[in-house]
Amino acid sequence: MFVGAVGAGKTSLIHVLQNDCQKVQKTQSIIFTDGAIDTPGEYAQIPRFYSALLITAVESSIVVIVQDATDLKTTLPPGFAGIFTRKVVGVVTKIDALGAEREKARNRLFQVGVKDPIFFVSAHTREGIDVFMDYLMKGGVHNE
Ligand SMILES: Nc1nc2c(ncn2[C@@H]2O[C@H](COP(=O)(O)OP(=O)(O)OP(=O)(O)O)[C@@H](O)[C@H]2O)c(=O)[nH]1
Ligand SMILES: [Mg+2]
Repeated sequence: MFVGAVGAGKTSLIHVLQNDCQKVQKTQSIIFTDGAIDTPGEYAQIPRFYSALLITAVESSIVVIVQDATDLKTTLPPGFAGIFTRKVVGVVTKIDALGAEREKARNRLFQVGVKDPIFFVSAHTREGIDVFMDYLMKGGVHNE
């Protein structure tokens, strides 16, 4: 399940992981797609939606918290990652973009309560995508 602020790049990342070339549109509701759950950014930014995220996370094996490397202003609350009862990993997106701040973005994820591993990717150039995909396929899966 992919969670993160509005415009962080969740849908773009899911599309590239799924080799889906469709144009990305704003996510309006929680969407179950082939192996991934996409969520609207508002659900992570507005506390009254948290319960929906928590319930949906139960259907997932891993929660991916997505942080935009170019938008350090829009942040999730400190410790947000801790609400999930699933394995949580972090992904910094848009590392191709002018003004991308990888280290600051990583620190934002730490503040949100994400621990290592944190991946750095671009949905546009595909940088870092194979490493992240490999992780999801091998070690990322939460075993019960
Ligand atoms: N440069 C660059 N832009 C990106 C990248 N990933 C996404 N974007 C752009 O960021 C914008 C938002 O991307 P989305 O994938 O819709 O973001 P989202 O997190 O799904 O947003 P919501 O559905 O509103 O929560 C789009 O204009 C994308 O083209 C990337 O890796 N690099
Ligand atoms: Mg989206």
